Order: sequence, then C-alpha cells, then structure tokens
Amino acid sequence: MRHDWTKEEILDIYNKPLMDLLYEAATIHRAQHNANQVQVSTLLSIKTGGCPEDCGYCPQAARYHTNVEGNDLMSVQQVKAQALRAKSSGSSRVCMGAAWRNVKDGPEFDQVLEMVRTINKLDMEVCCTLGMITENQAHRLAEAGLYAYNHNLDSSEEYYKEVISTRGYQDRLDTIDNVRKTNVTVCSGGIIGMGESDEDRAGMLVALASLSPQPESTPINALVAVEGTPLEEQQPVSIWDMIRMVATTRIVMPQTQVRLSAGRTQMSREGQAMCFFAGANSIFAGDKLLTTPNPDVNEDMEMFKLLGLEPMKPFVKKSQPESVEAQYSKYKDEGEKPKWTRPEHKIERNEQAKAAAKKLKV
Ligand code: SAM
Ligand code: DTB
Ligand code: SF4
Repeated sequence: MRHDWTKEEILDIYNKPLMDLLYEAATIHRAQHNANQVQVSTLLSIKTGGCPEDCGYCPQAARYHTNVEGNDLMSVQQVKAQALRAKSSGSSRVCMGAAWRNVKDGPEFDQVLEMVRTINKLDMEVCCTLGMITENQAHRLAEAGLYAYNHNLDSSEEYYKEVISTRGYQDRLDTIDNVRKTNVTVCSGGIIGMGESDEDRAGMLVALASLSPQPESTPINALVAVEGTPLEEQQPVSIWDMIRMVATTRIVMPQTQVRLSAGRTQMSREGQAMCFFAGANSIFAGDKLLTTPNPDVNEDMEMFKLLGLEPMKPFVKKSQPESVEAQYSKYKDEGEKPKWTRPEHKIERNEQAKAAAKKLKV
C-alpha cells in the first residue's frame, strides 16, 4: 500500500486516456474486491439544519436562506423504525448525520449513543457523521458499537479555505485521528464540482491516500448545488469527471470502499455503470440524502438487476475478489444454468425516433 503519492503522479493518472484509466482501475478493483457486489447505505438526518458553520455547499448552514426546515434530534424509536425500513429494502448500513459543528457531551450525545446501540442490535453497520469529536467521544461511540465515522476532507487543503472559514483542514484531520485511536473504521472523502481545479482534486486524494491506514471508505460526492447557498450557481459536474475521480481514487486507494455518493439523480444508468466498472462499490440508497433528493430505491434495485450487481452483506471488511476463473465461468455454458441471467432490456423508441426511422425505412 502506498502512502506517498504525489500530486503530479495522481494528476497523471487522472488525465490518462479514458480507456487506459478505466482498464487500470478495473484491474485493481477486480484484484481487490468482488466487482459484482456493491455496498448499500441509507442516510438518516437525525438532526437537520440550524448549523453554525459556513460550509459553502451546505443547505443546513443556519446563515444561508435555503428551503431546509430545521428539526430537533430524532427519537431513538423514530430512528429504529427508519433503520428497519432501510434493512428491508436491502441496506446493510445506516449513516446518521447531524448538522453540528462538533459533538457536545450531554443528553443529546447520550441519545445518539442509544441510537447506535439500537441499530447495532438490528445486525446492520452503523455509521455516524456528527462533526468534530474528541478522543473520548470516539471511544464512547466505539463502545456503543459504532462501525464507521464519516468525516470528509471535502477538498484540497488550499481549496478548503475558499469554501469554509469557520474551521480548518487540521481540525478535520484531528477528528479523523481521534477516530483512528479506536476500532471504529474511517469514512472520509469529498466533493467535486465546487469550482476546484484538477490540482485540488488530486490534492485531496494525496491527503486521503497518505492517511495510514487509508480510510476504509471514501465517499465521492458530486456537488448538489442548492438554492440559497454560496455555491448555488455551480454547474453540475460532468459525468466524465466523476468517472475519472472514482477511477483515480480506486487506483490510489486499492482496498478502500469507494462510494458513489451525492449527485446520482443527475447521472444516467450508463454513467453510473461506468463508475462501478471504474471501482465504485458503494452507494447511498433511499429517496433522500440528508436534505436533497436521491434516486428511488426500487429504481436502484432495478439498475442492480440490469447490471448483475448484488447488495453487499453487512460486516464484510472488504468484499473478497473472485478468482478470474470464477468470474468467467458465470458466462460460459457449462450445462449449468448461469447464476445471473441478463434481464430483457427493450429500447422504447419515442415518437420522433419512430417517425425518423419510418422516413429512412429502418
Ligand atoms: N456536520 C457534519 C460535518 O460537516 O462533518 C456532518 C454532516 S455534513 C452534511 C457531511 C458531508 O456531506 C459534508 O462533509 C459534505 O461532504 C457532504 N455535503 C454536504 N452538502 C453537500 C452538497 N450540497 N453536495 C454534496 N455533498 C454535500
Ligand atoms: C457524504 O460524503 N455524503 C453524504 C454523507 N457523507 C453524510 C451527505 C450528502 C449530503 C448531500 C446534501 C444534502 O442532502 O443535504
Ligand atoms: Fe454544518 Fe456539516 Fe453542513 Fe458544514 S457540512 S454546515 S458542518 S452540517
């Protein structure tokens, strides 16, 4: 495992001819993971809005005028009901998000610890993203059975200052360090499409890949530009950039679970399929992220069926690769019925295409 990637090396990878980049990333992906398995997480906003921070992308910052309605901390019962619903629709992980700058000891934190214990009993992985935490708070979360803590670096150290002024990059690294002192796994990634340069994207990957050990999971979010936030005017990030970012992440962090995170409502199935081929092996499912829309879970499961993907079981530290023989035997006719059969996929021509075809007599 390399922890000494330079920005230049990462940029060279990011800018490779696409077919070379995809081939390299997919080869690494298949050597390290089962390429037909994707982990499915459900997000739950347990405390929405009213956040004192000024993250330029975030609809939950109190200072911006967005349509987000603030809520108090959810009850343990509400969380349990939502977790059960997520489990029945195929999720193996629940990620609870709170719009907090940092965790404060007291009754609210105690309630979160109870939520962690409750979801843990449902045999699901529990993840929290609550802002900055101390070493002691990390230990208390670990004792309650937390599986992962999400705390994103979000961009390069240089660009971070352009987007957030109320805390610094080192604060983020300190919290990740506190989580690392426990047995809780680290989930850390970032956002593209905030106006950063390719150098900034590479810089973020240098910072993530140099963590030792590297994060067990890394979300790659495409900015969801929300009205009322300073980044409301940002154009949607190109799918090609998303594919390149996923592929480069896979190459520099071979064992990490790479999560195709926010922004999927704007991606076609073909685009998402290329991200999975390039090494993404996790998604957020459910019709809402924290406050913004996400594809419907039934549509995602339909996409999985179409692509022959299956949701990963919980507590698999790393999806085990299949041997090359096992991967190919599925496609050979050996007298046995193959495990997966390609669903029929009809292309519906729209009226305009039908008229054009009639004219051309095709
Ligand atoms: N308050 C905590 C914190 O900032 O660490 C946890 C919640 S915060 C909403 C978690 C992550 O969501 C952010 O670090 C960022 O990567 C992502 N995020 C927030 N708003 C987003 C947006 N509009 N588009 C894409 N990702 C976003
Ligand atoms: C992450 O990297 N992305 C998720 C999760 N970790 C907490 C959050 C995405 C939020 C998108 C904007 C919203 O829905 O408010
Ligand atoms: Fe608050 Fe987190 Fe949103 Fe920043 S990203 S404003 S810390 S909820």
